[in-house]
Amino acid sequence: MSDAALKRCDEVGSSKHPLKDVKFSYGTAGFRTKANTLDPIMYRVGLMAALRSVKFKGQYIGVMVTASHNPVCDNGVKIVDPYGDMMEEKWESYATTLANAPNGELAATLQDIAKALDLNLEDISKAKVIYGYDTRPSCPELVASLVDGFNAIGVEVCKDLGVVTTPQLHFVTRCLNDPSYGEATLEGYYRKIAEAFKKIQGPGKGPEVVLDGANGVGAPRTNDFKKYVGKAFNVTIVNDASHKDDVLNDSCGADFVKVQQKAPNNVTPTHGVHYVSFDGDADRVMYYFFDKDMKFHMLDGDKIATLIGGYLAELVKDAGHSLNLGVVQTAYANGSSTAYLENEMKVPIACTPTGVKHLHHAAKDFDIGVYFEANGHGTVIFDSKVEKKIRDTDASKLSASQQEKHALLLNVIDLINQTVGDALSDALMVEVVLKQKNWTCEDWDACYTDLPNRQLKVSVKDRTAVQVTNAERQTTAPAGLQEAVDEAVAKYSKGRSFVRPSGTEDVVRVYAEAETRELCDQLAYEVAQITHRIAGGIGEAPSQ
Ligand code: G16
Repeated sequence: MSDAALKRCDEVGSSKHPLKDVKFSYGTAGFRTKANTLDPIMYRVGLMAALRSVKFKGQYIGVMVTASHNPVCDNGVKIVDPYGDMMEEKWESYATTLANAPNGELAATLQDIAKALDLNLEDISKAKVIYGYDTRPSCPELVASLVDGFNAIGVEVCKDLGVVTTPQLHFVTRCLNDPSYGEATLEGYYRKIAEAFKKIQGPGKGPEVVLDGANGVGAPRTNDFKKYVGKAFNVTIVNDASHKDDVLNDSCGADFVKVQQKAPNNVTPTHGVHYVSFDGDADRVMYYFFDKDMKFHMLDGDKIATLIGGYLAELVKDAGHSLNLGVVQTAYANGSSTAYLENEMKVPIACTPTGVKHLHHAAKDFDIGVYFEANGHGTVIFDSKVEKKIRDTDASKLSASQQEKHALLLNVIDLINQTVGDALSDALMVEVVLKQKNWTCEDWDACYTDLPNRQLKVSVKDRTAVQVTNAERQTTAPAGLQEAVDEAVAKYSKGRSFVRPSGTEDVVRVYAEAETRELCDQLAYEVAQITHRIAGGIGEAPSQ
């Protein structure tokens, strides 16, 4: 990279994308905040993604512009590594440094980062990036700033994947660098998943599925998918107004369903129908159903993990393989789900901080790692050597029934988007398991009963003042907070509660569970009030 190019990075940054007096930090899901403050960050992420590609000797790096479940006024951006994983954690602090570098110091900061990471800036000319974005009205302008970054630093190739779901961007990034994973186009994504699903489900019409698209990108992209999958996925899409500016995630979507514990707008309760909600960028999924009395029942990420994990453990064994399957959860996992995994499924469990990047990483410790956050964000990953061994199995040496299961397993592997949580692929996987087990949603729900739980948000002056440890299950600051929470929890039967700063919204989150709904709500509000008092709450403390 020439001195002239470095100078250009500074000049374009200062003149077109100047940094205002705001601090940014690469959080749970990249940079995420009010869209109208993000312009300089997008430009700087363009520079950072180019450095990341240099690190991988010119492999493609993905960049996704989305704020997922957040309100429409927010936006965000995250960097995706060549194999579709979230950017390596070590680089997050460099991304934060570049994001906050004063105007006019971008060139010097780029040089410092390159030195610290042993990167040769001459190789920028070989850097390749691919980017995608969701349906937010702020995207076109922010994407233009991102592209300004790519151009200023001088990447060799800069591909525009268009309006896509986050998991589609992860999938295509992986395929560009590893063509054995699939064809690096949206058609390639649809075809791979649709073919696997049709082979497993057979020619018949599937059960009725009503899909809430959160008025986001999941709706149009699932509509595209319908052309490939046919009637095997018998889906009707509601909340599909992704063209309207103000309805994204509004009283709909996976986060709304999980937090409010009720059905979204525009869903007519019908017994026997499978209901599914995606979030704003379709990387999370929630299931729910209405029983004969039209009562709402939620099947969240924990239930999805136990359903898919339990099924895979049986399938792998029946196909003649002996593999180590583990499940990764976070502190939000319902206590009943953890007990079920431990006592009924008898599988190893790992607990990590919130954020799929942490779960994905921990899942790599198993031959088959099933990871899901309770909010419905997750997938299954197969260790690459294990997957190769499965694919290379000489099926002629297996018994007839093992051969059948082995063929099924190969299609199941193709159905799963292993790069990241994928609402569409996850929903199809749920449909597969329900059909294979001949289960209704009621049968699935009956595996275990969730402890009543509640999530609340507390606004505080500075959420970074709340510090956590032990996979976010305890706070270490501010002083006295954990002691007060422990004291409250001790009063409630089967009580559990924790407090953690959100990585995607300017709030502190409170989670509580207890034996009954009434006790749970009391505990949640008590802990929220404690947090408000001790952690510098602003505005009114949450009250029942
Ligand atoms: C993102 C992360 C998830 C996380 C969620 C909430 O999801 O990818 O792993 O659970 O934020 O995080 P927090 O509680 O820190 O705000 P999404 O779907 O919004 O990208």
